[in-house]
Amino acid sequence: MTYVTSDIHGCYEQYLKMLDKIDFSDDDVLYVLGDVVDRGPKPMEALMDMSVRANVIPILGNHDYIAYKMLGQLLMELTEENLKKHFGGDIENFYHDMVSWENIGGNTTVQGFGKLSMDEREGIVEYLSEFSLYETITVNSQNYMLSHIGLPDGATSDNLDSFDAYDFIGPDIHMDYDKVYFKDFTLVTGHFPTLGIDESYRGKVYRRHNNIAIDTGAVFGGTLCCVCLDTDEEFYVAGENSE
Ligand SMILES: [Mn+2]
Repeated sequence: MTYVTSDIHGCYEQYLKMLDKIDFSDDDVLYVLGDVVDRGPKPMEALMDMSVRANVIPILGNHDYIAYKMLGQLLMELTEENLKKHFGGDIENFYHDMVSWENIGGNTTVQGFGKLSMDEREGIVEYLSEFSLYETITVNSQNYMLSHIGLPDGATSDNLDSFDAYDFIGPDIHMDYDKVYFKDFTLVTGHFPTLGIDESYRGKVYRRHNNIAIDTGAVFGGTLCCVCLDTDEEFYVAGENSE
């Protein structure tokens, strides 16, 4: 079976419960549509578990991208040369970026990272560098395009390769969930909690107009969801701080 989930945001316990709930086996594939890190309690544990499973395919979220850049810098020796190369010679830039990251929940990621061995830290940064920008798959002769936020401006099913990471996770992408982007593909996205599309979707998957939105707010008191693309079945685990 082929499954999709998204926006784990450090909710490692919920992620484990979900694998258990769907009876995840070596014959299955799980696509994680980004934002594994930040905000929730155990982002490193989630990444480490995902990284040792060949059948869990990660797609890059905006939080994962920031973590990749910032954790990569934390691995670096702060020599004069590196300072010049990466921070324009100014360490203030680094502090500024760290504070901006903290404001969007980066502290649990940094704290978890700090507890790892040097080898593990390098492994995490390398793993984050391998995340896909998007995936296109076919399940039961239905085509799906999987991406964290949505599609860059001007994207068609033929020119996706011409965009880079920032085009896929930059602040300019706004999904219109009422719009049919492709007739021959269903677009599956996370990033934007479904209750923001319509309050009636609080903690639930949104499916309309060839769009499936699966950020059900695990770290915001909602749920962690998982959709089986073979059967359309939806699975839910209660999120952090939910009633
Ligand atoms: Mn996001």
